[in-house]
Amino acid sequence: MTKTALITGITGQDGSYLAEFLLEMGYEVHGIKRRASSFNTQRIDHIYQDPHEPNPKLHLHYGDLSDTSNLTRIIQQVQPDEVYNLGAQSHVAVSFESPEYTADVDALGTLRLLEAIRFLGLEEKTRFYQASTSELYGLVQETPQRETTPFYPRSPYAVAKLYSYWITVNYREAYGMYACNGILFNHESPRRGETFVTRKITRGLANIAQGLEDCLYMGNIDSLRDWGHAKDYVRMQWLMLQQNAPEDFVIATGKQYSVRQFIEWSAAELGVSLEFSGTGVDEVATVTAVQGDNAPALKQGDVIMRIDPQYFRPAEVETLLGDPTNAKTKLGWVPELTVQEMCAEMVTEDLKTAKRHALLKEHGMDVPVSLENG
Ligand code: NDP
Ligand code: GDR
Repeated sequence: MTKTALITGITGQDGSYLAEFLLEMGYEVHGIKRRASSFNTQRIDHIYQDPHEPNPKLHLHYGDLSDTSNLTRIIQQVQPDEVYNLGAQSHVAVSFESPEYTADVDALGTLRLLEAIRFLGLEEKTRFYQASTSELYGLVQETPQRETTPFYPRSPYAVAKLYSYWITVNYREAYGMYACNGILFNHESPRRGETFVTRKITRGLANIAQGLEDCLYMGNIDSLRDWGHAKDYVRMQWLMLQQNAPEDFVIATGKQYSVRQFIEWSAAELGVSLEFSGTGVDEVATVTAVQGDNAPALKQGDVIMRIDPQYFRPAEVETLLGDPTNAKTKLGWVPELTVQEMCAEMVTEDLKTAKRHALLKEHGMDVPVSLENG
């Protein structure tokens, strides 16, 4: 029997990898995408199937997590065996700018989906995955963080996700639904949104190396994170829905590095050695050596990173380190990619794009660099 999955947030980083994975597993995949004024399906265009072809396995529906009737209608139509709720306003800094919208989508959106499943009488058929987050630990109460560590959210995003965590647990306990939380620590990839810190660094440094930008402006580079690869993490999302009983799991690597270290690795991938000097808002990164031919625009002495306080957050999560023991034991969790391999992959992809843009620029074609930052 072909299983049917519904993914909210299918156009995002995780949604695209999960859709690929489920299609490979033989699922029929339905995804909810938002209406936008320009194309927003770049991450899934390679798996898009023309609906005019016979038996397409991937179906897209217009929708929004803020729209109850739309979600209910889609679930009624799709009758999913599994719902993966990955849709969210997922940027922590932006949640301070748009706290109410973030609460509507990231908290009430989850309730709307759970209620739709219940209202349609699908509690026994439909399994539900909630994209919970290490941001729930915020001001950490225990290190490393595990499933039993108390939460202390530090942003409107994390507070909204806390609601979603508990409403998922509540529907499991109250209605016997197979509903569970994956408490995922940061995971990245070449498909990561450009305003999250890792991608901002790999894309920014690749552009600087190719002479398309001058300097990377960063926030708190002392911040410590437990970074994994998104491809490894979506496999776990699926596995959580294949158990005999629903359970919440921490997914993390158990290793922690600073943002500064990620900048150093990314530069090294480009053949660029850096020296950090100064403190606080005066800290800078200066080029000490350039090797190879990936950074023709750089020379010793160039300052390529400065601190810009606009990227500091009103309340910061300084340190996160997960303990994935439970996932290892019960789900057989073995991450295949290290953070250094992931960083190399991201730099390689961003360098390809930067080189293409530099070539166009050399031939007189202007390549606008996106103004969006984060
Ligand atoms: P992305 O930001 O890449 O993707 C978010 C997705 O949600 C996009 O498809 C986006 O659509 C969609 N979306 C945003 N707002 C709405 C809305 N109002 N209605 C419907 N869909 C909406 O996030 P990731 O793929 O990185 O993360 C997936 C989920 O996992 C998110 O819920 C995130 O909060 C959570 N998470 C992520 C972690 C990470 O490190 N990546 C760690 C822990 C949790 P569009 O493309 O149109 O913007
Ligand atoms: P995070 O990811 O907030 O952990 O949320 P992000 O990559 O945005 O920040 C990680 C850390 O880097 C610091 N930082 C900067 N961050 C950004 N974006 N831009 C900068 O210039 C910058 N300089 C320093 C941040 O302050 C922070 O400490 C991500 C999202 O995917 C969430 O949806 C998810 O729930 C969590 O990971 C787990």
